[in-house]
Amino acid sequence: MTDFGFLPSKIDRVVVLSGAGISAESHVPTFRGEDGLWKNYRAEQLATPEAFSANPELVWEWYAWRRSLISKCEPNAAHHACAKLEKALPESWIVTQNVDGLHRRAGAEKIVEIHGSIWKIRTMDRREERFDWDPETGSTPELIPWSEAQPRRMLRPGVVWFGESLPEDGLDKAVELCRTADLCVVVGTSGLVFPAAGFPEIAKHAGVPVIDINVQPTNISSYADAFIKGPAGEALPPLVDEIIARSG
Ligand code: BV8
Repeated sequence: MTDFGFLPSKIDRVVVLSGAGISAESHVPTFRGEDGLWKNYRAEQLATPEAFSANPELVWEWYAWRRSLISKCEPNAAHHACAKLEKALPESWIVTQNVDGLHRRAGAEKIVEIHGSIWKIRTMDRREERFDWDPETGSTPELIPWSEAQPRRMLRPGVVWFGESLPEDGLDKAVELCRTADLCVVVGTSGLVFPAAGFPEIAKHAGVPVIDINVQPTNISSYADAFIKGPAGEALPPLVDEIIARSG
């Protein structure tokens, strides 16, 4: 049983920073685990604009495979705990690196998807962006859908690739939330991908207590105020209940 003595006595604004590990118990492969997505490919091969212009079919097939896999996954207790927290503490937000949409399917609404969504497609210049796949029905577009508005412009997955800048509005919102929260809860991230990996440090430098939940220690746990070792689906629900008890 975790001793929550490290928590502030009054908590109203929580920012949750989630990574692929929060979806591991939903059987969505993480990026760097033994069943990781990158196991068969290197990030540079697929999740980059260069890979897409070099081989759009391969990149679209990888995303279509991931979409079909994720559409069979359900939000787990950790996603539901985040949604419960967000509903109980109206000033709380979820900033996720994940593109799987499971926070939304668990009922959360105040979500910043800083790396976009696998359920979206867009043009390279972001002028056209839309949800194109309903995860409930599992229907999918033909590969490499053309943009109706600009027939000669290929549409691409609505995610942020390596070497691409994060959308400014999402980045600014995430930084603002980390600076002004009463508590920062980091869940299931290796802390290797920037600038997201730097968000907990922004909170820490702003005097916001940082909790890291992971099945193994990371760089973030080395400076967090508390490290809770364990699967997100087990560690997060009791922590959320304790936070809610200290709110309002
Ligand atoms: C950018 C969408 C400006 C696509 C993804 C310094 C500053 C700025 C940039 C950089 C920098 N250094 C390097 C860079 C470049 C690069 C980068 O960070 N590279 C890394 C590899 C070094 N960053 C970028 O390119 C970013 N853009 O900065 O723009 C710029 C522009 C040009 C040139 C330079 C800079 C864009 C990065 C976004 C990439 N897109 N996803 C897609 O999904 O297909 S990243 C992708 O990988 C995920 O979204 C996620 O963010 C990341 C994986 O990280 P995690 O979520 O942490 O997952 P991982 O598998 O690694 O870890 C899982 C963790 O869970 C583990 O710790 C495990 O122990 C734990 N776990 C497992 N099971 C459980 C669990 N925990 C709890 N419970 C469990 N059950």
